[in-house]
Amino acid sequence: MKLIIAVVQDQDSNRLSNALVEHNFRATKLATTGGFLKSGNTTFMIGTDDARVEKALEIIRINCKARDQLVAPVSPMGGNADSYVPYPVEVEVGGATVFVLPIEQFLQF
Ligand code: 2BA
Repeated sequence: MKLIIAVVQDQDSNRLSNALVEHNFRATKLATTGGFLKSGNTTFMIGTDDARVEKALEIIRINCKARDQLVAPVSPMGGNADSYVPYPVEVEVGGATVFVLPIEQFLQF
């Protein structure tokens, strides 16, 4: 058994949720915050048999899109201004960032 942890954009989370249910995957959604953009994203925890991991990854791939997002400049606040960029910078936020972990035990009480 594997645990798939997928960080996706909030805009894709409902569609992904519906697709997972439709294909009989069980998942838990967590409201999370990206460390770099410091804006909300959604993290899915999906526990599944090894044989169905590829199907889950395909569903994630199909339902999550990469998008460009602007990062607002952060004032240097009296610190070193050498690296200060006074204009917004565009970064591509991925469709999904996915980790696949082995599960030692799966218990339900
Ligand atoms: P954030 O940390 O808010 O990052 C959003 C996007 O900003 C990233 O998209 C990437 O394009 C850019 N970015 C992040 N750190 C950067 C840096 N140090 N310098 C320049 N650009 C940077 P993605 O790579 O698609 O990541 C989307 C979200 O997935 C991340 O949101 C974070 O919540 C999660 N994530 C990505 N890699 C991770 C990792 N290795 N461990 C844990 N979470 C991760």
